[in-house]
Amino acid sequence: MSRIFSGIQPSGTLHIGNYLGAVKNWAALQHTHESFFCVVDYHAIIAAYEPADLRARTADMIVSLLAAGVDPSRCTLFVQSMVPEHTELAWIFNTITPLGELERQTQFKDKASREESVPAGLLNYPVLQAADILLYRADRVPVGEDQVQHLELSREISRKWNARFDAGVGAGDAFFPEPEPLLTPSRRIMGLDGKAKMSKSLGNTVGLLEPADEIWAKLRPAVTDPKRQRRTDPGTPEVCNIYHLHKAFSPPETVQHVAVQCSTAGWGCIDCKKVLHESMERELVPIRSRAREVAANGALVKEMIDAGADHARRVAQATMREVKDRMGLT
Ligand code: AQP
Repeated sequence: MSRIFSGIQPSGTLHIGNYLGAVKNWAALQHTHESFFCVVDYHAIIAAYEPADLRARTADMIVSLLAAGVDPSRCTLFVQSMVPEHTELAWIFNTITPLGELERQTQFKDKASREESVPAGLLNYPVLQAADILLYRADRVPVGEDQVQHLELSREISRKWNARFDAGVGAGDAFFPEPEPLLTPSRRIMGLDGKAKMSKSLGNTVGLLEPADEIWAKLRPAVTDPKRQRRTDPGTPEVCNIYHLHKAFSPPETVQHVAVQCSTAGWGCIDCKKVLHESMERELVPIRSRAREVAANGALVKEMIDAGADHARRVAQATMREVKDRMGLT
């Protein structure tokens, strides 16, 4: 069985971009892959935060993941800071990662341009990410498209480490695998302003657990095809964010109908959004209800996360013993 790893930052609440790009896929893949899923709180402390908020967001993220279908009886679910080997391996990888590779990462350039003072952790983020994945020697990583460049770097780090410390081992038996992304058809969900990727830090999100009326309040003014100035103007579905959300939430026959109604101006954009809202509700109502059940069961959730961390730690420690041995570390 191939092994997968993926993480999510508790840097805000889980939104439909995270869900459609990654987490929904986690819930499916846990049935066919040995799966490690992690709330990556060490990544989240790179941005300014309050300790009490971080603790609360980590707990909320776990509730959202469980509500979205991640099942600890089928996967290993844990919190990154419960397994110190993540940062230990990240330090080791820092010693072999070229600075230039880190500086050219799009996400670093993008996020650094929004900071007055850039923390070194922002630059080294993809090194910790490589450590997260390779600590479990995972060869597949279910992520959204924004993480594809980081994964290229993880593969390079893996190759570099293997080339330096795996001498004598045949190519097929390299200690660290070269992890490949597993993308979904919704690999890049745009924010409702249509300007940028839906992102916790940009405030352009629709939360997975948001109440129906709040979702509608965001959907109603959401950007559509700019050519549809009037109700009677026909549109081009492919350029419309709402159409892409239909593809993610509505059944195929509805998606087809939406395309026809948009391109013939049969529907106005509000009609189209109302149907999308109904489709979203069909998927989100059971998730919200599971979230309420999970949240009422704090002791059980803590037990599940502790058990997940115990298992993750055992696997991580085995990797680190081998890594340190091959590197001449004590
Ligand atoms: N808009 C998106 N469309 C598809 N997939 C997405 N992901 C994030 N945004 C989208 C995927 O969700 C997983 C978890 O992401 P993350 O929280 O670890 O980091 P991120 O990609 O940086 O997510 P955000 O929401 O943009 O957070 P901030 O603003 O804090 O940086 C990943 O697999 C990601 O690809």
